[in-house]
Amino acid sequence: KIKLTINNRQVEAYEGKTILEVARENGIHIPTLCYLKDYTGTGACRVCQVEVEGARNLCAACVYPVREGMVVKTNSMRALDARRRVVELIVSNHSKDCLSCIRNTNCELQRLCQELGVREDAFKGQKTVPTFDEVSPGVVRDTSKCILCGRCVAACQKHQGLGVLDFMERGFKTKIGPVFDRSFNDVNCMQCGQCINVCPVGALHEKEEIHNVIAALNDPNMHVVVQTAPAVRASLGEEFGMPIGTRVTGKMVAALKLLGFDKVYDTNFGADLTIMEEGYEFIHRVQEGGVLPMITSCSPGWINYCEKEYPDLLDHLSTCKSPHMMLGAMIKSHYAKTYQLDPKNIYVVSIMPCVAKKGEKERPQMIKDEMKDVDAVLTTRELGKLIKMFGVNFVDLKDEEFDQDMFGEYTGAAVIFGASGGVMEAALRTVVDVLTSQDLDNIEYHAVRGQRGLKEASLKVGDLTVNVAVAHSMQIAKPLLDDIRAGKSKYHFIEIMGCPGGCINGGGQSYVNAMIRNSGFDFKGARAKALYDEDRAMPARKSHKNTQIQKLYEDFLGHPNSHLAHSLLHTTYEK
Ligand code: HC0
Ligand code: SF4
Repeated sequence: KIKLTINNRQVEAYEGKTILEVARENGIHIPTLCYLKDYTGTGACRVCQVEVEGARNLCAACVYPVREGMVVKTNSMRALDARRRVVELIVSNHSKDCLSCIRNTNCELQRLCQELGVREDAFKGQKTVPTFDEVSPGVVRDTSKCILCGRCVAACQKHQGLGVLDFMERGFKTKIGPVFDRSFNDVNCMQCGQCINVCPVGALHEKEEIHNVIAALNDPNMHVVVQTAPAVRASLGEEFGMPIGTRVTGKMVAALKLLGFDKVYDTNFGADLTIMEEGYEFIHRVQEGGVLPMITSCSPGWINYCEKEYPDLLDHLSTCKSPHMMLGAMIKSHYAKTYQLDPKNIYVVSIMPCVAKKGEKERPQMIKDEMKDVDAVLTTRELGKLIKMFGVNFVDLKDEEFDQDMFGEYTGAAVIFGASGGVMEAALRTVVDVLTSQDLDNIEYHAVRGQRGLKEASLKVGDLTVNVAVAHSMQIAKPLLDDIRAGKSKYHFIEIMGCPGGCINGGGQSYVNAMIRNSGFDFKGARAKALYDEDRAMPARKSHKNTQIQKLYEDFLGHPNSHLAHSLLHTTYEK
């Protein structure tokens, strides 16, 4: 350990750490903008400049290493002035339409201007000619707001290994975007939205569908049914200032009822249904010598990636639609018939932690007779806005229950879908019971849980050894896919989710700002814990124990993978 002085205080630190890290460890806040732990760290924006005694120039704290005897002043007049100047320069080339910006009140640039006392429009003049792209189904890019921090570039490159986004041109003309400034629609973007989650400003955001939903809610001819994805309940509270990881299932249901939805269902029912279909599909493939490893198909970002990057592996994908599409299909068929409603007058809204789901609902393979399974997808963030718009005081709401008539019941297996490893664990709970004709008590598969990289397990099921793997983000999935391609994969069943950590960190979840990310707080773990807690609190924890699912098969679908189930719940992919 070495000794140094920061703001007249003697501190100790390990050699090799940066001034920023050591300051933070000692409770001293240095503002940053481009720096994001595990993503960027180039000192590019110079917002974190500090004064180091003896150095001629100010130093960028995020990259400058500490030394024995160093004397640092983070708030000297010179540092404060320089920092403010930098932000004034950034702001001079920014559109500044804060009042109508999607990031109004949670923009990191806005906050920085406030913290640094930026009061005047110091540099008026020309601005870079902007690009506005809202062609793709999920992701909007508006470079008039881009501050060139490069966090999105790192998200796409480091986590997805895609590199869709990069810097282009030079000097004043510099922009970030897909190659040749193309639309996301014309490049290999998987629509995961990870770039949105790390954007500090409003340059990248989801394509909003709030107004379509408001119109449906106000249409007297429309029967509007809403369903909520497992991961939303672990993040929605953050939109109302509640701590990360607060589970708000009951409040969320209460809010949706107040908003005027005719029915409030849980995508978890669809997740239980998926396990039945996918579990039996897997068993069938094992017993009949089908294509293995089978790979889960519920993450539409992953599906986009597979279609674009590994089209030769599409036969490995389960043919199951994702849970919310399955539930949508059930609402427009069995539910419509039961309540004698014309499916054309039913409007299904999915609340999802995901941006790629916006595109998934538009997939031609899933539209039959011009009817979609799901009509609108709102992100967790959009639902937060809708609740505020309708004047609902979320924090004080009393818990309410999902509608219980047909699709309200769910098991613990479904809830954990929202965390990486959850789909695999849920599938195993059912597959192992079915294959061994038992009702096992030991159902927690800890080997596939958690935030680390590739997760694997090998289990004995009767006289069969089943090798499973779980990947979250394409960076982790890629080696697995290359192995399958090379014919040397040892796995039978693989779960792949498009986002690091799974849906709890989907591209539509609440923003986790740089201050929290840089503090090292495990926000993904906190959200995942909320789901595992809900699992543990459920009376039934295996999908096949869901009595409404059993009834759905009895009354309507017949049995898993039946002809009817195939036509409504399964899909195809496009090379
Ligand atoms: Fe997920 Fe899903 S678990 S993808 O992560 O499978 O988005 O939360 O809703 O559909 O259930 C997301 C989350 C879902 C679906 C489910 C699956
Ligand atoms: Fe890359 Fe995902 Fe953003 Fe597309 S949505 S640019 S794949 S991070």
